[in-house]
Amino acid sequence: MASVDELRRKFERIKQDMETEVKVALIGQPGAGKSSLINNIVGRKIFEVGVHTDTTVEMHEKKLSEGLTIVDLPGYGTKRFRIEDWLREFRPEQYDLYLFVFDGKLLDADATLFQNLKKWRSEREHPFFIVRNKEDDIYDDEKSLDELKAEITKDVCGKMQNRSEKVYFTCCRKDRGIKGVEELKQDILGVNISKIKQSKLMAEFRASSIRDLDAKKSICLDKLDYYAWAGAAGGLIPIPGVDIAADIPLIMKMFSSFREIFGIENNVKTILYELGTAAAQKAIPVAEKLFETATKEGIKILLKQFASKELKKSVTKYIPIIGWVVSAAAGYNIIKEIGVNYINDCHEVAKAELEYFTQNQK
Ligand SMILES: Nc1nc2c(ncn2[C@@H]2O[C@H](COP(=O)(O)OP(=O)(O)OP(=O)(O)O)[C@@H](O)[C@H]2O)c(=O)[nH]1
Ligand SMILES: [Mg+2]
Repeated sequence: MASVDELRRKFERIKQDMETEVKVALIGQPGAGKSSLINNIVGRKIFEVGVHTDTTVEMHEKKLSEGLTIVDLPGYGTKRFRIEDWLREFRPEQYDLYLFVFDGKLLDADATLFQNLKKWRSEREHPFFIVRNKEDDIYDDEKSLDELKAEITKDVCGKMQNRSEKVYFTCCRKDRGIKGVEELKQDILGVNISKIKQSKLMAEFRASSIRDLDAKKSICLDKLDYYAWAGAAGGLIPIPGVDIAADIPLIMKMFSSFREIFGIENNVKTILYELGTAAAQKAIPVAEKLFETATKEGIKILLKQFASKELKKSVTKYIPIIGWVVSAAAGYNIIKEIGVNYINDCHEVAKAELEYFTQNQK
């Protein structure tokens, strides 16, 4: 058992980490598939996908609960926004990383943007990714897909004034087979930004392997320390002879955060039924439990169970400590245990679900 001082230090560090944000900017041609791409990477519908061709003139910001903010910047190069005005108005240099998405001919304004992206990358190590979406629509009677891709890449390099620059080719249409998104996602996760910012990306991006799930698990365990300490510090956890008055909303928030990190949504049972694999069958009751225990009543039951277990230990363990410290230490342990169990269950369910999400991906 760590000392209260140690816990406090750890709590402060985790609190700081929790308040850190990573800001991703979406830039590119109207209708190129920016929304589709980010929805695919994150694994849920963050932005509306549309067929309309109206040029968006406002920026849309979506703050996700785990510290990732995605900013959808309006197109430039229009009458309203010359690229120079656009750069001044939206100050795109402020973001941590950029996804530039296009689906057609690159223009002079794009070359100007590329020069800026290059500058921001070298000055502040803020990486960018150039994505040619709608790979499924790249077609020419006389040239192969590889030749066409090479031409597109050459055009990008020319506008970037770089000899080599990676261009990601993606397809976000499920009916044509999602393509290239996984490679892009892994490269984004591997970017050279602070560890804590990297972990924010990992927390929000959809897992596509056991390795991703394990990384998510360790993010949850870190967060659990925060919640355990926050609950303990409040002194709201049951102690011998005291009525249960635990911080139920805090635990509910913690559970919902863990589910979100693991990408477990309300439709999980349907997905598991559809999959029908042995692992999926086994995970169904676990998935049910995840939602049942996440209610006020469910948490009360859990607290009773774990509190009585904890109290049996506490009697001898905390004899030298008194008052608040007893309640804090016991509270910390109780939330920790409840949390670890919940994280393990989320991991199991998400693992069973993995196959469903990877079916259409190449
Ligand atoms: N063929 C094809 N169509 C796609 C692909 N990705 C998206 N689309 C379609 O392109 C249209 C625009 O997609 P969005 O994701 O809304 O594009 P956007 O860049 O966010 O659009 P705005 O926000 O309006 O600028 C929609 O009809 C999508 O279904 C793709 O990979 N291939
Ligand atoms: Mg959009």
